[in-house]
Amino acid sequence: MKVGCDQLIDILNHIGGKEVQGIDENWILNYAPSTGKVISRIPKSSYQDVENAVKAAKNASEGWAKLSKDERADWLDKIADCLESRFDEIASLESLDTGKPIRISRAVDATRSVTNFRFYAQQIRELKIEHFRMENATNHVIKRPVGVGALITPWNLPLYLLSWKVAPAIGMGNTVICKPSELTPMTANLLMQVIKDAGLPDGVVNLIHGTGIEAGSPLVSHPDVRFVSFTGGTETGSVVGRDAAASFKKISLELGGKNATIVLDDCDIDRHIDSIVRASFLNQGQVCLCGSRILIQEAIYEIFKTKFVDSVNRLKIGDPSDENTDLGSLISPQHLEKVTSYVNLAIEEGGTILTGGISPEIGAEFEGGNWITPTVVDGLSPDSRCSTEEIFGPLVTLHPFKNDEDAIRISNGTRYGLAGSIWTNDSSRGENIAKQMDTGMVWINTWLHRDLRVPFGGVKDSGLGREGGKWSLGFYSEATNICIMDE
Ligand code: TXE
Repeated sequence: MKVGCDQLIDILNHIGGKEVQGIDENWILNYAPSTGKVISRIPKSSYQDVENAVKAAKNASEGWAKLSKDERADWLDKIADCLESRFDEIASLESLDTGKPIRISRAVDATRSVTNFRFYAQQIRELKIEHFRMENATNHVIKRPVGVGALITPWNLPLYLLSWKVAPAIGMGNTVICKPSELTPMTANLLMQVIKDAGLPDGVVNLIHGTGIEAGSPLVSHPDVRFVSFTGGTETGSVVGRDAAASFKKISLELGGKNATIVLDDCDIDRHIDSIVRASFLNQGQVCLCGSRILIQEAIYEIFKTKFVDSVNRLKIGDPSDENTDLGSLISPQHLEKVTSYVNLAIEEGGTILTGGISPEIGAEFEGGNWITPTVVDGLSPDSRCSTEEIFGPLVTLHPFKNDEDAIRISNGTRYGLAGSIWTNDSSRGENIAKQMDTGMVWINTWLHRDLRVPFGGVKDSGLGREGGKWSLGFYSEATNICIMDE
């Protein structure tokens, strides 16, 4: 990363161990979401840059695949060590680049980015070859590298999600080209510096910046790319899936969500209310796992509504660098426009705004940022557009339900199926509901409590495949069976 004129930071591509500008030498400006000020610029890469990055990954592929799994695990640990030594820099860069509060950036983004590398180092060390004995033969199932892969990531949890893909992908012997969101390039760039400083062989991890259409799309379609791991919006995911399927690439799609938070009548509201608010508004609601529809059993609807709104109104929105800030800005003016359009739609659809949906009163230095107060909407039908479309911002809708069957029906009533949470004093009642929810993950009396060994992913329009633990190790390898007859 070079400091350009007027302190504008020039971020470059990383291809074959070198930092290089895009061939067309065009730039994309990168803005701080909380102030609207330009903070850096990235290459507006296109096909030729993609071609060079794929070539570098291919050149590194044979040597990297020859390493043993333990040697690759050692590399992951080394990268984790180097990342950890820059922990505070990761946290502050991520907060600057996304507009999220420093407290969240530290506790969620920076922490998990280091953990991802350490976790997969250990998972890969523990990897065992499976053997299947027949009467007169033995089968050995080995996991070979797939080859060159594309890792495409979004702007909401930039390094958290990029490291979640890079670690298992290279740990299983592949070489990769990363394409981070053009809205949040900073920590992806830091990762590449860390990888360089750690001494990872050139070309194992490459990174190109640019838009989805000009850089992402040619990467997905490149004939030498054998797998694509994508996290982002459902609409884009379907384009990526179609492009990858054309040449039978392995594909993993982690897409959008419209998750239900189900509050049963036996819930201890005072005990759980702050966790439910966190599940609704963490990262300004810009997490695919956030609970954006809150289903409350009729008997406790009014008391819950009052306590929930009171708790939301206590959230501190403002300066992301302030340790006491709970909510920062949205990622971009376009995203703010999208979320604001849903506030207006909620009213058109007959909803009542109980709180939020306006610009907060914060310092003049932030007036150029993308700000909106956390919004709670009552009175909408569960079938309304606001209650079924992904908004991906600080807006939740409240809905009463009669009984458990009613809650399950409403919860399953959208095109998404990613996650959900259930709040109850009877966890077996909660588990019975969870088993009938058409989603990939359900939390009971907690949220975002993550064991990295479990499967992560959704159904329907929330995606295809699973990440995490053995599911990632399986995706980033080809299972080959060797059957040996007894002599
Ligand atoms: O993501 P995109 P965006 C949702 C959320 C948000 C919507 C769009 O609702 O409003 O997605 O967000 C690259 N071929 N989520 O626009 O478009 C792109 O450059 C290859 C949920 O930020 O999905 C970026 O690097 N790549 C999600 C990445 O794909 C393409 C988190 C994601 O971009 C491409 C973020 C193409 N044709 C947004 N088009 C989650 N599940 O957490 C774009 N890209």
